[in-house]
Amino acid sequence: MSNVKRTRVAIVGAGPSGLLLSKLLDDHGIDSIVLERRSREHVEARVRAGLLEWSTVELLNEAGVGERMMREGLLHGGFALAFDGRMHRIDLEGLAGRPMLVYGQTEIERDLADATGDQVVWNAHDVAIHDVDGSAPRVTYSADGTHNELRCEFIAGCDGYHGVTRKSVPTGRIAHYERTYPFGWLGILADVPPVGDELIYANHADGFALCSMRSRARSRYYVQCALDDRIENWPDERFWAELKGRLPAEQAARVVEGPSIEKSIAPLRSFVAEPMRFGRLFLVGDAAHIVPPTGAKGLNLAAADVRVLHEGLVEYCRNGRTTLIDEYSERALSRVWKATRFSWWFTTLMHKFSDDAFTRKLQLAELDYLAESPAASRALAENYTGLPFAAQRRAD
Ligand code: FAS
Ligand code: PHB
Repeated sequence: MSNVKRTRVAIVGAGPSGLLLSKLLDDHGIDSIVLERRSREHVEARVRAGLLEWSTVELLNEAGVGERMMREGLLHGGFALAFDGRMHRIDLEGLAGRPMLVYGQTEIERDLADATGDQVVWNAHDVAIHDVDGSAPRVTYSADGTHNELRCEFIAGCDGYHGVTRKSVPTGRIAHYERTYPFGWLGILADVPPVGDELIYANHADGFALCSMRSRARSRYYVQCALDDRIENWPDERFWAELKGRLPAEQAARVVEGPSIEKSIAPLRSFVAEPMRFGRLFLVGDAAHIVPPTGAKGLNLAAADVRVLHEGLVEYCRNGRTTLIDEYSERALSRVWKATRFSWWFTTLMHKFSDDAFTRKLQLAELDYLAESPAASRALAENYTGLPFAAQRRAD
């Protein structure tokens, strides 16, 4: 016997895309229920993204969850490329007219979870979606020992790359585009001051390194590692030595070491599923696309999908028009593919793929060109800070 519940929009997944969509719909008086398989504590503890495009900052403020972000976030007007023992600053504000904001995904999750209240069902198991091609889609799930059926008008698949919603689409109706990379990122979090005021992306003969941060007192560092590497092989001492070995001497000398409070290895992949809509089911964020974190696009793309989808759902729920939801997949994918290209390009430029000397020479030549050419740096800055949104077709 199932408990039957009703809502207008069933959202699977309480990551940033699921919670942000629910909050924006709620602000427009549109009822939603979010089904999350993990606990709130587990979701908030995941250390992931750290860099927000200004369009993401604006959307979080529009959703009314930006107060702490604007108070604690760090404005970044540029970042540095380190290569061949030298540094070159990419002036984001001067070249693209907008900054980035450093504010951890864990903090965004907390701000959103505080604001979304009791429409989130944590620890929801065995989520399954049904009848997405009809006008009465359903989601079944179990929670607190009871089996439930959620009847709705739309389903948003915000359940990430490993979620259930994309996998529910029959293989003949969905196309997958994928590229995997022959290395991973070993990341650590440490309560030590960052090496500088801005991020440093380092291309080195031994591999890529990234100096990032969460605050002026908490640093986030990454080094490229072997795909099959394990964190057991990386005691803190080895990590710090490898990081400093991949930075120019002056920056290496400024690295403050300390005990890691989080250490993890993430694989890198480029993945896009097309289309992103199947009847009443919409795929959002990592459920539809994954980018290598080099370009800091993952979380920002998820927010961009939410922006486009919520506009369409609000239009439909207010006046029955389907113009914007009919455009969702095309508009979202336009931005997804440009960000996928940029993240692939930046990953290819900055990482060690092999010992091939010719490839390395090409990388250094392109970095040298970037340092000399305002046009090349502007292209990098425009993509890094986020491209403008595809214009909506005239809503009839
Ligand atoms: P998420 O994966 O965040 O959320 C999906 C949610 O759905 C999860 O809470 C999951 O528990 C839930 N779920 C899954 N299956 C379910 C089911 N069957 N039923 C119910 N719930 C289910 N991006 C960057 O920009 N910079 C980075 O440095 C960066 N680092 C990353 C490191 C790692 C290890 C990973 C995995 C991702 C990283 N990302 C990074 C990308 C990341 O930030 C994502 O882009 C962002 O979390 C996307 O948000 P969502 O689309 O909400 O998906
Ligand atoms: C991070 O701080 O986690 C971060 C920053 C920039 C990136 C990737 C990750 O490109």
